[in-house]
Amino acid sequence: MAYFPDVPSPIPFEGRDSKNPLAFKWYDKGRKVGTKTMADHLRCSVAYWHTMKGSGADMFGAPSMQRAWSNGGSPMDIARKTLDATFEFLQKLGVTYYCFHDRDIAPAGATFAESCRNLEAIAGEAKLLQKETGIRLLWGTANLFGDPIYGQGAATSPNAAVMARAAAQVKLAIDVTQMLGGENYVFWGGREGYETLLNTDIRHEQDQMARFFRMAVDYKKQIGFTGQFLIEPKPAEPSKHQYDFDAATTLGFLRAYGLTDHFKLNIEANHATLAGHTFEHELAVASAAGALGSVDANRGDLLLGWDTDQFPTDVYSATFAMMIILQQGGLGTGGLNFDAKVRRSSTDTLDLFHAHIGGMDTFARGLLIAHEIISDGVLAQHLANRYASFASGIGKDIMDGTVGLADIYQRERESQDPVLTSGRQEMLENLINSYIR
Ligand SMILES: [Mn+2]
Repeated sequence: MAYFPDVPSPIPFEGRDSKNPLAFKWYDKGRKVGTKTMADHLRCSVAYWHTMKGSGADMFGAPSMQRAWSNGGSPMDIARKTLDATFEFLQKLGVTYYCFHDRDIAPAGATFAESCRNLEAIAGEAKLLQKETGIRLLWGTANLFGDPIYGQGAATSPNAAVMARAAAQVKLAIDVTQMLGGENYVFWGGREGYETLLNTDIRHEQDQMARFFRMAVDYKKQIGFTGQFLIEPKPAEPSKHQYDFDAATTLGFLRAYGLTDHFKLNIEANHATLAGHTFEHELAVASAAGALGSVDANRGDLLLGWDTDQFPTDVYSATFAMMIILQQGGLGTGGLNFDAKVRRSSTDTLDLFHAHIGGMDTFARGLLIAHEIISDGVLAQHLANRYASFASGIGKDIMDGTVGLADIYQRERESQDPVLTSGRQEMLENLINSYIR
């Protein structure tokens, strides 16, 4: 059955002057940018949960979207129809990757054993569809936040039986990810935090989380899973305080527990803004630590203080993101996963295509602009000049560790004052604008 009969397969590239809402204006998958194609730079991925399972329901209202694949038959029948619709969607969009949580692709059963059987069965069918279509799994993950047992944490639950259940769920989710050739496995700890210190032992919970990650690392080695482990920072929501607040906090946690070699970060734009940072700040912090693994490409709303998960449309933001990604030589096994949902009032299946076309075009445009900025080298030259005083003299001595405070004091005492040099911020902002045309 064709779930999207009005959509061409695949969506064509028509160029920037096209007014066709079902065509790409910038995303031209085979176009070479530098040494790689656009598709290989961006590695776009569809998020199963929002795109295929999103219903438009919110805290104030009932589902607003009627999807042909979400109705009729048993939960497993619906799961199979949803899987078919997913692969039709991916093929028509011309995207190679998708991502899922265990509970997105297969329904929870009456018992944990039944949930596991459901997941194994649907994953087997996903494998056949992947083989048929060439579509690949960017990453898998376990939903450790939806079930009420995880209301006080999963890895950090005060109840050891709950932590054990979460560990068992992750074990199978890693198995399934490996079986499907998943290139990464993501940990997002939406419930790994606390509501009140009155009932919380932070040190104990952080020790638990570290044990949880260590067990996952050991298991990965045991089964020979070669995918990259990723942690996705988020400051709050649904928990009040989440332990993976932002990139810097998460990196500090990994360093404290000796886990830095085993994890990279999956940076989400809207999580960055909720943490009081920009998207590019979080990307830059992760990249500087050699730990930028993948991206959840979305955006928030400046006027709203919660995770709106909107599709990215901001060319500036995409340009800055792509500059950081290009400068570190790409995302490796990671990609741009559109962890984004159409608005509640966008009730038509066509809206799913418009949303992804817009997100992919935004990042394609960002890629082209970023590539031009980097190739021209003007910005890089300014940056190099700004730190040039560390290449020789006192700057070099300080960074080499050959001088200390006493030596510096001796030299400085009779020296002239440092000469002020401009940071040239406005000039550089204008420079960036000159490339956006
Ligand atoms: Mn996300």
